[in-house]
Amino acid sequence: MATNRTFTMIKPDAVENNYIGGILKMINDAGFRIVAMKYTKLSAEAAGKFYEVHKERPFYGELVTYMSSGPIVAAILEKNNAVADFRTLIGATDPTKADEGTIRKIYAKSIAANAVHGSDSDENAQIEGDFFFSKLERF
Ligand code: IDP
Ligand code: MG
Repeated sequence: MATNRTFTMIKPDAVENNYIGGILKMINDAGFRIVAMKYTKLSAEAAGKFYEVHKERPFYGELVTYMSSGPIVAAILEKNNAVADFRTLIGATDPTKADEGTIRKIYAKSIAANAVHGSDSDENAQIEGDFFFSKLERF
């Protein structure tokens, strides 16, 4: 059964372009409640660990360098059917293929610098939220 939480990051390109406010507004307008949130920066080591599932993919090195290149916003979000609904809200990985009105269509620069992360399963939402937040940081 689908659970009601997902995990997101506003990625370095979107932070640098001052899109934090616009992206958070879209998230709130879509009915997600913020359970936990922080403004932080990943070391290359932490980014490598977070994206370890992609270790064998050709873009892994580029992804780790990029995700540790500047600050990010990490958050746990709550809504019915959170994982699937959030993936719909952000759109396809490649912004040129993302539907109109999605966060990536509006804010992403490229397939690598694609503005936001969204968990792909309930299991990964749990793992990714636990990567950034203790129990005391969730409300
Ligand atoms: P997702 O973020 O839509 O779930 P994944 O396939 O899980 O996409 O890839 C993780 C991240 O790796 C993407 O969000 C993007 O930043 C980066 N990425 C994915 N495919 C490519 C690629 O072909 N070239 C460069 N970076 C990529
Ligand atoms: Mg993914």
